[in-house]
Amino acid sequence: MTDAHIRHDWNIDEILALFDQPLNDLLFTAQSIHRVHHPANEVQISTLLSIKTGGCPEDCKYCPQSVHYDTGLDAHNLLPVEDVVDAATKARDAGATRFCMGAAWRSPTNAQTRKVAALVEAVKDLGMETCVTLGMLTPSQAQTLADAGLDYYNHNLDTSPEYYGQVITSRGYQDRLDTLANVRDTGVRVCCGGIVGMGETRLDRAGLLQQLANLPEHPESVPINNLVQVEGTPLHGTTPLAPIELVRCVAVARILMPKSVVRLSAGRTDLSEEAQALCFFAGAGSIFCGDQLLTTPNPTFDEDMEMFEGLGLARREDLPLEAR
Ligand code: SAM
Ligand code: DTB
Ligand code: SF4
Repeated sequence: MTDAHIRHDWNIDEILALFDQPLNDLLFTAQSIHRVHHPANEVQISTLLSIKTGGCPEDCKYCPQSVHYDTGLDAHNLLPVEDVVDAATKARDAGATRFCMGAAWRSPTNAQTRKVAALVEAVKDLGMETCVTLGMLTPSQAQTLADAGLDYYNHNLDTSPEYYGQVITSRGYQDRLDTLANVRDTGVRVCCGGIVGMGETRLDRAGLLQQLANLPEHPESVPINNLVQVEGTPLHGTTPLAPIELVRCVAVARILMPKSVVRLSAGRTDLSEEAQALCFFAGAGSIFCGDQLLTTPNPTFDEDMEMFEGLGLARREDLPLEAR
């Protein structure tokens, strides 16, 4: 399959038709496409660190770090470089190839952006890829991070444009698209996905994937997060998504964006090993490893390595195709 087959004009009925297929047919198509562009039995490992926790002015209804909800979180300011290098070294030694740093900001100031740029340089010196997620960026802030050698910027669309207003009111969908364009313009790779299991319909899940697939360039990395329900947030108590529907989302993402690395992201503690195995078959090529996501629990490294052993999966040591 050549790049000429990479499409940016998916319509919603085509995407819904993929979702509606018998699972065997959907998985067969997804796995066939996966093998053309990605190694069949390798999974890339990223590790997260919350470099600035809590106190965020935004009102994202899923998020434990918003000031609007009482979740009992221990907030802290931007971590010093030594703490970050320490955590990154541990992650690297455990097998992570990418270190992702998240900050609970609506958007950083220029001074904060420069501080994060210094963190990026320090983590890159360890031989790791870097990713940061800091909220909305101006073109010049994106350039500051690009100049520091940042590999990826994570900024999610979260859900469909239609459902978005039910989840976040403090910034709009277009704000997110603008930040993605600002990042893209600097040459930093884009990590962009969303969250499922927030009470949205299948049409919304298809709408999110349509937005991602119809961006001018597909995000190199597409995180699919299964909502982590945190007590105190408005979305706590939402009916969880059926695991097979999550598998379908991963498969459809794989089909729509053949070269992107789809990450089975937050929410794995609620998934059986069997459901995760189906996600890998559907085309997930990356996970977050380490006991903690940003503020919520994740399976331990040892549990994940045991799962890899059972599934015959190898940790991806080299840089993914899209990063070479
Ligand atoms: N504050 C910045 C922003 O929102 O752009 C960066 C950090 S924010 C925590 C990064 C992403 O984490 C969000 O866009 C959302 O997709 C995801 N996220 C946050 N809370 C989550 C939860 N409870 N379950 C699943 N994903 C979550
Ligand atoms: C992404 O899509 N998922 C990660 C990362 N990008 C920053 C964050 C998941 C956060 C889950 C909730 C928490 O631990 O606070
Ligand atoms: Fe703030 Fe990001 Fe959480 Fe929204 S997702 S409340 S912007 S930290």
